[in-house]
Amino acid sequence: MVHAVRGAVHFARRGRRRIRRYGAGVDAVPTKDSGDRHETKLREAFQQLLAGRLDRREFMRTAVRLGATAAVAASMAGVGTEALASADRRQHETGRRPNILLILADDMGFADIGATGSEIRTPNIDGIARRGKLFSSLYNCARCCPTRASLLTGLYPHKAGVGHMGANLGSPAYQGFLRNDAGTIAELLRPAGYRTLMAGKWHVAGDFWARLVDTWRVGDVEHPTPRQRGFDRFYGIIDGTINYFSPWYIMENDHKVEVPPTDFYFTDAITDKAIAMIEESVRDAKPFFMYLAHCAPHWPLQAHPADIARYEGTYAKGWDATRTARHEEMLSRGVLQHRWAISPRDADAPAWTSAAHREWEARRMSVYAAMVDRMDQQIGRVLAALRRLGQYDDTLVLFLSDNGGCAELMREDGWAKFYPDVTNDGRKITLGNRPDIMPGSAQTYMSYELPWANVSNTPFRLFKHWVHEGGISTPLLVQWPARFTAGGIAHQPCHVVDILPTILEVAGAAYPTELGGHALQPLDGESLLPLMEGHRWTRSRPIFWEHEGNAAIRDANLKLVRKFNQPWELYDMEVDRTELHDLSRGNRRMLERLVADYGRWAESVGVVDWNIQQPKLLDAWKMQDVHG
Ligand SMILES: [Ca+2]
Repeated sequence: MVHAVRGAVHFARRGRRRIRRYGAGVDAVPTKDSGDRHETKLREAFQQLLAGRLDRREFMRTAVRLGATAAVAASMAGVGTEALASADRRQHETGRRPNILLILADDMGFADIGATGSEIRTPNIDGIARRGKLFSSLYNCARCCPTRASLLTGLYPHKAGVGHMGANLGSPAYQGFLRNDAGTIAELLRPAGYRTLMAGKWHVAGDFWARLVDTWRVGDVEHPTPRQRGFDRFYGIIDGTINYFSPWYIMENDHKVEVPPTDFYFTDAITDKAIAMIEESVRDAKPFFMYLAHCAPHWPLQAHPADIARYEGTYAKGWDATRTARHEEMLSRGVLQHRWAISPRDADAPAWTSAAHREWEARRMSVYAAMVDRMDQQIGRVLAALRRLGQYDDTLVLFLSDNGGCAELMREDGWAKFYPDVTNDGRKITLGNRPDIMPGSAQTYMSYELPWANVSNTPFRLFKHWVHEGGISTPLLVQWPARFTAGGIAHQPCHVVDILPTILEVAGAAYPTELGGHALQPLDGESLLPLMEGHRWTRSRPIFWEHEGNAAIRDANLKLVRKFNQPWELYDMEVDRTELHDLSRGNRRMLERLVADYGRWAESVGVVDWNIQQPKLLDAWKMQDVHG
């Protein structure tokens, strides 16, 4: 970057000479003052181009307006862009550490992007896999908080302190916020010279009640903020969800900030801030780690009207036809390792032809699609900023989701009662899934519910909360133009705990034995970098899950899985990833071995029987059941 700065100074001088030579001819009767003013402004614009705050086209428009000829403007823009690109190449050649952009979607199912068969338009996300790789068998932890804790620390959720969610259920494995013997990616990369940036949703810091914002204890020992866990910059929410148009608590670094009462949308706002943070790092010649943790498309269903309009009519064909179309598309794209049969429509979803309120149902899915679409548009802006800043080739980009599509009901007396029922400017919000009101605006607070979540998780069974494939499967898309060859799909099973070791290897950073005076637990993850680079790779250890008594182990091609208080099921994932043919009856010895392996793991990480934990949780949340 030092070279780029020198280049900028040098070129600014050359640029001034050119402006003197060409600029006067454009201004009809130039006075000395107006000429100087234009020259100053043109110089500023050129500096902005070099700093990446103006893109090539914006710069050319500005330059022409200030009196440069089109040819001179194009030439300056070209030299400016080239200066950045060549600095970028030099940095790569001299072993400068690559940037890392980790993008997380929230409650987005396996089949919700174009790359995995969706009709939702996600060209920017899909492009990541086209330029790099698609991983078809990356697993998360079935829920927001546990996945985020695991992703950030490279440990299973219980070892990170988030065995369930934010409520403290009485032991270190369930304390509800990140433990001190678990290091975050940010804490581990900062000593390696990285600027550590976060925009979006945190949700690994205890419970917060949206209606009681004035009582929040942000930043105390049970509610640690991103800045207290290694991030240099933070903009976003500390809790788990938001009114996208009218948020109740937005933080910037260490403080709550006000947002405009209108013309605010969270997905757009975190993107603006993420780009500004990246620009600052580039200006300061620091490699960056950016954790861009979207809330979208988590409920409530709220989107820009123009984006919703893009899906008007798309879902009139209903959930059955949409599931089938997605399955066929993913088969034709080779997304699945084998041509597994699609699971039947979930038993709790009616056939589309007998569904009530079909127009309202279609609208719910249109808003959901609009939220995914908007997230994609904004990811496109971040990728464009990387290009503009000359950082594109040497940035590892990862995109994944924190759990499968979410079947939660949003009853008027369930989750909905936790959230404010007026907007920041005093408009009434109708909470809950009401078929007499169309969702989408700041004044509605709805979810899309089980039948559409069943579509999101095509072709798999079940949803967020469960550890059958529909709850824990996410596509992972990665690109790093300077290092990875383009194209290809990797089918090897891997888990979000593997992301941290991957990032450490990419950054050349070590995993220390202690951090801030606390001995760190050994990592559960294994670096995926060889697989990303196209080499042979197989995870050396099995993968384990426990969430709300739902439990599983995946060992090579076998998966042992159960619902809370239900018998174990056994599947051969090689031939049946959609979990349709339970093999538990005929394979007793194998079943017993896997049950014993699961039991040893559960004990080692501090899993407590959900029959004991659930009453504590319902008491803390003052709810009748956990699926409200
Ligand atoms: Ca989530």
